Amino acid sequence: MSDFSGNFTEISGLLQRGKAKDIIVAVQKALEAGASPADILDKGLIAGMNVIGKKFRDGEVFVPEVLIAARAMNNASAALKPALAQAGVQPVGKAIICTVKGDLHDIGKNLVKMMIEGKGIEVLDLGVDCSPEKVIDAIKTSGAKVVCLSALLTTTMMAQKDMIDAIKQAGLRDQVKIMVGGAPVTQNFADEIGADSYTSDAASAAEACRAFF
Ligand code: B1M
Repeated sequence: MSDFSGNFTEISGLLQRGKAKDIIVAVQKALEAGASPADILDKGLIAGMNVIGKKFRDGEVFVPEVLIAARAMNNASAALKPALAQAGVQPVGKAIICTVKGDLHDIGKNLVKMMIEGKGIEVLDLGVDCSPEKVIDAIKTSGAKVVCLSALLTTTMMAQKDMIDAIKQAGLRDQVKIMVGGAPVTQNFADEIGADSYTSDAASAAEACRAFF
C-alpha cells in the first residue's frame, strides 16, 4: 500500500501538456514520496494518455499535441522503468507493430504505437517497409499476441493481405490477432483480407488492442 497523498492528476496534466522535463521530476518526486510505480503508471500516465486519446479522436487536439504528449510519456516511462521492474509490474502483454512492405509512412504508426503503450502493452516496433518474414520471426520469438499493420498508400494496402496470408502459411494465424489501419483502409477491406480488427484512428486502435488481452 502506498501512503502517497500527492497528486496523480498533476502527473496526468503534465503528460497532457507534454511537459517532457517536468514530468520526469514529478514522477521521481512521487516515487520518493512513496507512490507505487503501478499507481503512477495507471492513475498518472495512462490516465493522461487516455484523455489525450479521447481528445484526439474527438478532434479537440491534433497530431502535434499528441506527439508532444507521446514524448512526455516516453520520458516518464523511462523514468519509471527501473521502479516498475523492481516492483515486478508486468505489462499486460505484447504487440507487434509495423508499416507494411513498400510503405515508408510512419507518423500514424508511431501514434498508434504510443497509444497502445499507453494502455500498458509492450510494443515491438518493426519499423517501416516491413516484410512478412520479419513479422513472422518476431511472432515466433516475442510471444506477441497482437500484430498491428499500418498502410498509407492504396498501392501498399494489399501488402496487409500478403502479410496475413504469410502468417497463415507459417501456421501462426491462430496465435495472433491481426489489426489493420491507415488512411486508405476500410472495414470492408479488413473483412475481405481476414483481419481481426479495423480501426480508423490511434485511440480506437489502442482500445481494440487492449480488448485482445
Ligand atoms: Co505520402 N502520401 N507519399 N509521404 N503522405 C500520402 C499518404 C498521400 C495521401 C498524399 C496525397 O497524395 N494526397 C498519398 C497516397 C495516395 C494514395 O495512395 N491514395 C501519398 C503518396 C502518393 C506518397 C508517395 C508515393 C509520394 C511520391 O514519392 N510520389 C511517397 C511514397 C513513399 C512510400 O511510402 N513508399 C510518399 C512519401 C511521403 C513522405 C516520406 C514525404 C512523408 C512520410 C513521412 C513519414 O511518415 N515519416 C509523407 C507524408 C507525410 C504524407 C501525408 C502528407 C501525411 C501522412 C501522415 O503522416 N498523416 C499524406 C497525406 C495526408 O494524409 N494528408 C501522404 C498523419 C497521420 C497521423 O495520419 O498516417 O493516416 P495517418 O494515421 C492515422 C490513421 O490512419 C490511423 O491512426 C493514425 C492516427 O489517428 N492509423 C491506424 C494508421 N495506422 C493505423 C493502424 C491501425 C489503426 C489505425 O491498426 C493497426
